[in-house]
Amino acid sequence: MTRTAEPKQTRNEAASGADAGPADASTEGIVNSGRRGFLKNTGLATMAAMVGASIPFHRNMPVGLVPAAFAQDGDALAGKDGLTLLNDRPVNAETPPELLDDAVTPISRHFIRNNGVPPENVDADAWTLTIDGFVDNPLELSIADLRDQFEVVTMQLTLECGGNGRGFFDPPASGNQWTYGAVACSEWTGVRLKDVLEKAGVQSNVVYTAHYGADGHLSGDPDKLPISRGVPIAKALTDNVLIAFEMNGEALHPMNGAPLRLVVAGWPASTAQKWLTRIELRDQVHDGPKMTGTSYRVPAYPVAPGQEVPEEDFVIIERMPVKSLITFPANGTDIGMETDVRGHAWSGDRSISKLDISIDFGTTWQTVELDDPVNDGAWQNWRTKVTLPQAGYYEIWARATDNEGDMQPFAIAWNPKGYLNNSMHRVGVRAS
Ligand SMILES: Nc1nc2c(c(=O)[nH]1)N[C@H]1C(S)=C(S)[C@@H](COP(=O)(O)O)O[C@H]1N2
Ligand SMILES: [Mo]
Repeated sequence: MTRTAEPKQTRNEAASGADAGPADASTEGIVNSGRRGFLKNTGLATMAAMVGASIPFHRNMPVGLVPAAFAQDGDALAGKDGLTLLNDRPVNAETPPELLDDAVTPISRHFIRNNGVPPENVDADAWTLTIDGFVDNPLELSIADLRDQFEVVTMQLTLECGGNGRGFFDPPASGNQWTYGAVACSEWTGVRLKDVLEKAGVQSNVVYTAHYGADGHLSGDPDKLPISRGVPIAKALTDNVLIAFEMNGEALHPMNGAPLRLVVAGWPASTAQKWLTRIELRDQVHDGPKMTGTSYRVPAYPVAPGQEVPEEDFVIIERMPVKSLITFPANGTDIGMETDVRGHAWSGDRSISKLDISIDFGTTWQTVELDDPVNDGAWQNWRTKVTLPQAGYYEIWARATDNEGDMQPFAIAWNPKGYLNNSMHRVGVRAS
């Protein structure tokens, strides 16, 4: 395990679990017990199960005390390489841009965004996925059933957290202070959600999906879910939403949802339920945890930095905006007078048509070589060579334009919860 940074407190410590939503319920079951002794009996049993033993002195535990054993940084980053830990409970870790240089993101460099406590002792052979709600034939499928009954497909798909880039908002937004690295494009193998839903028989009144996973709420309360989001049925029935059981040809990493997860390319990765156990089809928009209030929602209209926005004016984020990343050279490095420059670009449900870079603070731009996407939903790789005119400090800026003409802005379009930051990536280098 490599850890490049010490865990730091998020700006709003109470919201340490949130890249979405209010400081919310992470300690609610604890605080609301209304007495010394931290949990109701059911909660105590769960807490005991989670720490792996009964707690003889539980009555002495101060209200609000979080068992130290709940810090999850122990094994969570095992098998990960160079990720920056932003929060250890729940585990949130991002990847520095220069470690995202590969065309296909290695498992070891895929970011981790947990909202709760991942399941332990996962048995892939015993895992089942339930499809229910407004379907003709509810299904219960093992992973072997998924492999046997549906076409198995492999696709490179970009997952980006809706809060990626939040760390640059001013005034700041509470939640994980992601910089650039809550994005990845690995190669996922699984079956199309569409094929599975069609087998179950989507009824005509269905408008939305609801996704459920096996992770537990931070409070230990078994009646609470850390997150349950969904997508409009039309999105669920597109070709590149996968129920995935392999990542880069291997089993999923435990922190990336092993043994089964959704991959919803181009939409906030919060829709891509990890440790997937159930998909319910609904006749109304889903209202699970992190679907409502200000979670993964933005004002329906442009707002000024710091502006108060009434909650009823927030709308659910759907596709992620046009964006790019410079993965070489690394920010803050010394380079020669000639350098390769390269990275990736993506735009949810769209493709990138042009990638420009500037070495003179945006005064002039040059269009660089850009690959087509390997498949719908994959980020696109771009590269060029740059010769710098004289020794000194330069900033390399990258600016992507998508096939509908949307171009990355220089400055952040501010919103209260710090979502959708797609401002240009800038990399500072010293050339000599
Ligand atoms: N069951 C479950 N699924 C989840 C989450 C979670 O906390 N629990 N986090 C979501 C969020 S907010 C993001 S950004 C992605 C992150 O996927 P990753 O951790 O594999 O990078 O998973 C999503 N799926
Ligand atoms: Mo997220």
